[in-house]
Amino acid sequence: MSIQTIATQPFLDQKPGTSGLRKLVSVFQKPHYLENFIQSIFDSIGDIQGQTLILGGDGRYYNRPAIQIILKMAAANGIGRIKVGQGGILSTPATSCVIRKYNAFGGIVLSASHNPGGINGDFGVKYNIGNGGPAPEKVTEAIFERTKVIDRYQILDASNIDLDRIGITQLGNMTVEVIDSVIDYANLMESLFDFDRIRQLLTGGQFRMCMDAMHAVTGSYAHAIFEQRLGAPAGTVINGIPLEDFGNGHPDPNLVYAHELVARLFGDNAPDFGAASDGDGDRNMILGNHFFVTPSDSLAVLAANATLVPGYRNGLAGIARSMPTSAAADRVAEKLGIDCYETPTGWKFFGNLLDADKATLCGEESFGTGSNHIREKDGLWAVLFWLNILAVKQQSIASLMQEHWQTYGRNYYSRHDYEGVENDRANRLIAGIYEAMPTLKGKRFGQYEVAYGDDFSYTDPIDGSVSQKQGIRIGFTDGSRIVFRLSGTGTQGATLRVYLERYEANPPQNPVDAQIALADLIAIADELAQIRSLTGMDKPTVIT
Ligand code: G16
Repeated sequence: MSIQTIATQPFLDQKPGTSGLRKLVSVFQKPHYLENFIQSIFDSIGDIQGQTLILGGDGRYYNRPAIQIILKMAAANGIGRIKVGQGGILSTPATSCVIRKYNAFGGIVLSASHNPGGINGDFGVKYNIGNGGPAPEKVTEAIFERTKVIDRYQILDASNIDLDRIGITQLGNMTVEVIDSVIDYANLMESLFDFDRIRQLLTGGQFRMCMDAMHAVTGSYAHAIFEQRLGAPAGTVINGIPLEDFGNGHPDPNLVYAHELVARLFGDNAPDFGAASDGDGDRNMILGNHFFVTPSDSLAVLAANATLVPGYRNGLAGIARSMPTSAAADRVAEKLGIDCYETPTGWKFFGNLLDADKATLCGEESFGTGSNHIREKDGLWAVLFWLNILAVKQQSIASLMQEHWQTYGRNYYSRHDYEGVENDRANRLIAGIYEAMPTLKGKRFGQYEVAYGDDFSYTDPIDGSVSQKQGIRIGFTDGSRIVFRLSGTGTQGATLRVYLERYEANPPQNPVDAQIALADLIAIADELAQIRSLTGMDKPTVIT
């Protein structure tokens, strides 16, 4: 086995987005493309000689070949040990868990998250640091700078490792340990939640749940946790076998893409509880019988009821949410007398707050919720948290939500996505809002009056780093808000996200549909940004 140094040339499109580098599989398969990015990681993260790294992915097409390449490059670059998930599988939260448990130097996650997979789908690579969380911007920027000048990479000339057999193999001077993908994570879950109580709920015959793993990585974890450890009936987990193309689906747990689950929960004889997670297992969607819980409300409910759950019995240090997420959690924080932090979109911005124990729970409108137990958002953790609360309160989701809104008021909330917009058109749309911004204050739109318009900028309270241009906010005098952002995770054209929010202190007993409650704001957003004419689309592609 010899170390080869291969000459290469930079690719100029390797800038990590909201969560790592995401491109079509065909782009990653170009000669040297993956290798350049991996070598740039190794060149940018400090002294890696003899260190331990964690490696795994969501099992999508190209996961296995990529793992073999990365193992050989790691061996050639002096890494001491790699723990790799069996079959190359590790969900994003499990990777974070394993990095922390074994005090690893960091980890590489192969995933394009909720983006479609398969030979014509997307692939992705992200680097997580030693706290288990996504690399902060200063690290991703260093990696990007390196990709622009890279001229060689190192790789071991060796045969492939057997990824399916648990055990230890030597690759040059590096030890490769194939580990069980599920066990460390499942044990962590069992340490946080009241499994006895959840087991009673799931096996008592009264309560029915359906967990849609969307043919993605969570399948292995959900089978082990719900059906094996918690005794839920076989069939509780649907689409539970991870497939390289996610069964041709789009593993994004929202009302559009998780249509099979939605049909069950909104159909006849619906189960009491439904949940879905995404490609790499860090997102979650929570449904009740004929009821959709917005991710923003989900964070608020978990925070309000946290002390019912063993792992959070002593209360919360604080809450953090991304800027476009509704302020529902802020109202809970206020009542609890704890701080609520507002960060830019991207889980990486929560890392410092969690490390400094300023926040215990974090959440994002993009179906992400998590806590200080790891440094990634965590789909199954959120599902277990809800189950634990329901097991204690013995209430339906609809009545729990009603009770919550009666106590805290309701933040009506919706996100409208316009996917696959031509980049020029999207940029023109954003530029148009910028142009209008100086004249917006005081302007009236029907009953709404603009209170402010700005571009969100964040100063990290722990390390003082500043992140600018994180989304345009148009706030109204009654506290309502419209936010415009271009997604940082798409791979084809641009995705315009429009976030709409309105607060009502005393919502009616019979819940009003958010699209109806937000109708005026939806019209204002279109008027302000000329969405329909500039995108050429008369309605959003996804509404959540
Ligand atoms: C990633 C990030 C999240 C972010 C989401 C949407 O999620 O980890 O923090 O909220 O993308 O980002 P954007 O609005 O820029 O598309 P995931 O699940 O894709 O890793």
